[in-house]
Amino acid sequence: MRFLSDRKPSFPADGSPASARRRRLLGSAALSALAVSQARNANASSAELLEPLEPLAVPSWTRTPGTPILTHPYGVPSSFEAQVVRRAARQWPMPGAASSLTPLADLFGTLTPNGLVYERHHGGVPDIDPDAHRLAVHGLVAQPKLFTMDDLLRLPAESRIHFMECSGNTASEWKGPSGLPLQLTHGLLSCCDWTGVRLSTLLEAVGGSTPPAASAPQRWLLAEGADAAAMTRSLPLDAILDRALVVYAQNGERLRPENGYPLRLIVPGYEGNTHVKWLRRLKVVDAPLETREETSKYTGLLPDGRARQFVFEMDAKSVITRPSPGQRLTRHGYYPVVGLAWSGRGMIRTVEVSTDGGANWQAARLEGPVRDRALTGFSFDWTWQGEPATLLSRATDATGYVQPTREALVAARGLNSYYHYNGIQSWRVGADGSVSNA
Ligand SMILES: Nc1nc2c(c(=O)[nH]1)N[C@H]1C(S)=C(S)[C@@H](COP(=O)(O)O)O[C@H]1N2
Ligand SMILES: [Mo]
Repeated sequence: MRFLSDRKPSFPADGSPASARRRRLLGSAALSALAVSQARNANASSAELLEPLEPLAVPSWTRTPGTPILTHPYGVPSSFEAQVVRRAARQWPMPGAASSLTPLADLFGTLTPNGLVYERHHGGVPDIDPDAHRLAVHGLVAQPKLFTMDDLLRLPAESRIHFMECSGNTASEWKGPSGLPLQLTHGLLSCCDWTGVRLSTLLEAVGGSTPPAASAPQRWLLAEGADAAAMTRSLPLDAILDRALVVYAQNGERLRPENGYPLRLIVPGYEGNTHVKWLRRLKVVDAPLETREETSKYTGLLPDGRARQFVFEMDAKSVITRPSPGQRLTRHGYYPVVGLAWSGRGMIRTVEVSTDGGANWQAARLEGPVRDRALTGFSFDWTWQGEPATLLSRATDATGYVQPTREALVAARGLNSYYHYNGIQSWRVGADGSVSNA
């Protein structure tokens, strides 16, 4: 007896107009073809396409009751999805320093499940008792205050969806195609629904910041983490006051320890490093404090020897998530080319896709809703006839900024930069359907 699960997915065999309707109907099957070929290297012959569906079989899981409720009091994914996990790109030399990356090619929509949100820690993950945790808001404010978690939970809260990207994301591609798969080139990127207190609300709760002096007209905010790295960053207060959130929840539940439990700062659109985790201190000051994380690190060395400092906003960027390296096109015919676009300066305006290495570009569909400083999905209808192809995507944001080529980026910044690589990414499709970062 053959079970439904034994059946290889069916796809259109060609891109002829006659198969257009089938193509539309089977669009998602083509996608699962990608996934299936990745997992099992399926190689069905075209004869199987014509095979009629068998009457519905009755598999073992239909004939006997399944596992009891509360087998997993906290739900876990299907055992058949065990390969969808965070992965490390490399070993870090310092104790406690580590990173793990989001498997973007295996995700759907734009929200990252909590267990798959990327992680970057400089001093390990502290195990913080929320009852013992305090947030100090002090410095140039009217009434400095220590907040307990209960205090913070009693303040008006809001939930907003924003991406978070480490500025070291995609640094592997500065010198040209690394050969690495998407998870390892772009996986320091996630998008969550964050819940917490708006920074402006928190400042109101301490009576507001004191008026700036003529000699120091700008207010800055020092944010400090409670981890062993004591991550400390200075941020321009006015620019982030109405946008930044002090959050205790992600995607509907309390923060994961690795993502900052019990409290972290979210600065929408700014480099991930400013999203200080395990937040314990916000100090209003009148100049940046030139901490380690804004002097020796998180600066970019330019060809003329000068350094870019306080580069906060993540430039517009996009990447094709399917097909991507490690996957394989198993048939000729229709394929949806799908991906993600984002900008630290606002909304995504357009995404274009090229299948010929950038000679021709066409508009992709944005899969709404398009949100401010959030991942935005795009898709593009492509018919592959077996020719070698080079797939590219290019994002333009609401400010009119266009994602640059690697060459343009290198011409502007040189090759001593590490952070803020946002070049157009190309995936090579071979005549055999293999996809590579070459
Ligand atoms: N306290 C503290 N905050 C931190 C860090 C850290 O090591 N310690 N890492 C920063 C960096 S470099 C990034 S990219 C983001 C990563 O957040 P995540 O681990 O939740 O993905 O947190 C930032 N906040
Ligand atoms: Mo980072």
